[in-house]
Amino acid sequence: MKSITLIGAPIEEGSGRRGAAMGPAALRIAGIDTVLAELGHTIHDDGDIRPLPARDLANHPGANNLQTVAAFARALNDAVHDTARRGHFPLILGGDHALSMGSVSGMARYAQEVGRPLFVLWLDAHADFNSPVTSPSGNMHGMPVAFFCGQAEFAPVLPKDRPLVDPKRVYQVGIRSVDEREREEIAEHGVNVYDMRAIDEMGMAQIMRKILDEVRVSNGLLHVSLDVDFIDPEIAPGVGTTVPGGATFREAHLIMEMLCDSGLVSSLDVVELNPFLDDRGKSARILVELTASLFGRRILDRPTRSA
Ligand code: B3U
Ligand code: MN
Ligand code: MN
Repeated sequence: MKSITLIGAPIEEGSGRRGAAMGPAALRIAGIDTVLAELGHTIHDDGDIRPLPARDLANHPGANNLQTVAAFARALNDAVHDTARRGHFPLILGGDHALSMGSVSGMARYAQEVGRPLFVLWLDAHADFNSPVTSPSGNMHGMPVAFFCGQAEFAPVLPKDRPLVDPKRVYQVGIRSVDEREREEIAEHGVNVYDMRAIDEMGMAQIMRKILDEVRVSNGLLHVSLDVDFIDPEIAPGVGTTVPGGATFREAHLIMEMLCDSGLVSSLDVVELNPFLDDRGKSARILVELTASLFGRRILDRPTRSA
């Protein structure tokens, strides 16, 4: 059983619209703490972080609300790092995806200290590999992967010597909306991408086995970042950027169950839930169900046997 620390990150300034700041509250109302406690885990709720904007940074024309996003990134970098060092599992309740600049950076710091490589599983419709220079929107929730891979031109949001994530240890699954420049960048940097076509052709189980094998042979830590728009909008409509043709309920659960069986997951972001756009709490409930699967809920009392 795990000690899990919930860290609320009510940020919406990284996205182009309001509402994601209500995400942590909706996940709590949907019972994320009780569900995990019922599975036997110990839950600590650190409440929501509410950092002051980083006024030391200049505004950037290609990065909207940079000061606010940077403040969340800095606060989460520390909170997630400290949580992991205490031996707790950091579970970050978002908030838009810009928060992963902080959560993944915090885990990268921790991974460096314990001498293990950090892998990232990015479950998303988008590649989130834009930079202030390439982004068509300037919205920083489309930039976190480029940020923690160190490839983009950013103002000094975090210390210059922060550890980075090797793009070859980033696995993107569910991708189906990629900007022109992002396409070039992810190919150039060697990010591993399993788009919807790959899922259709290979099946989710085979993809997950490959990813988990890579993490296992390297004795890596695995950070999972779950964007609501990874899931098909018919079943999870509570998100600002819906993209049709997403993962099914069953595919998403299978991922969570295989992650659980692997025992490799070190940290989790649940991001982009916009309760204002949701259908009577449907998406919040699905996210809680998926989180429960990641932490041990199963249909039968046995792990799934992989071939
Ligand atoms: N790639 C686009 C759209 C986008 C990325 N992430 C989300 N939307 N949620 C951009 O603005 O960077
Ligand atoms: Mn995203
Ligand atoms: Mn997305």
